[in-house]
Amino acid sequence: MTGTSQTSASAAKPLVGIIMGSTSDWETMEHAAKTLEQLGVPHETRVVSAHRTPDLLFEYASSAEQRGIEVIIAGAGGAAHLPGMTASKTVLPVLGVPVESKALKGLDSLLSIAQMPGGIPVGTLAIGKAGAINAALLAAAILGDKYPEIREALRKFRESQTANVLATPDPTKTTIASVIAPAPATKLKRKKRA
Ligand code: RP5
Repeated sequence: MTGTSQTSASAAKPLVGIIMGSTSDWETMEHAAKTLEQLGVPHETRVVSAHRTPDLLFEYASSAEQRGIEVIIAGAGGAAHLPGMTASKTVLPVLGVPVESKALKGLDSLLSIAQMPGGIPVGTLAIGKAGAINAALLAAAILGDKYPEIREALRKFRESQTANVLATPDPTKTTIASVIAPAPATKLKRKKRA
């Protein structure tokens, strides 16, 4: 696969593929990338459109597993068939992020992604930024069983988030800082199975 942008969440081989239907989706999907970066999860990003570049979508989805990708996050808006079509070409878990559309505020995206007929699942997150962040957190949770560093990074994120809320009980005296402590980018080791 050429032309895929791999971020520095270490120069390690990407475990998560973040794809989106258009560059206009980046404003939303960058939150998935930033969250993975902060958790130290190696990932790649790519614009892959189900209707503008269908052959590329098939190539990306059908080769992802072989390339070492373990979870795909797919964001799209409107008649958002990218996550479902991607899921149809791979057995990897596909997490769908409904991008907020101008006409229907993302309700169209949400229903297009969530209402998959039985047989080809897409794990659907919330519309917009929250969904993008949660897709990354869910991807980390999926990977955490195999990669102990990722599970620990996720645990620390949760602890830090809780501590932040408890530390600032009065909203009138708060400057909300980032709740995520960046994890060092290290080469991930798989957990040894018994
Ligand atoms: C979808 O159409 C994309 O996922 C995007 O959310 C939406 C609009 O795309 P642009 O017209 O902005 O490229 O394919």
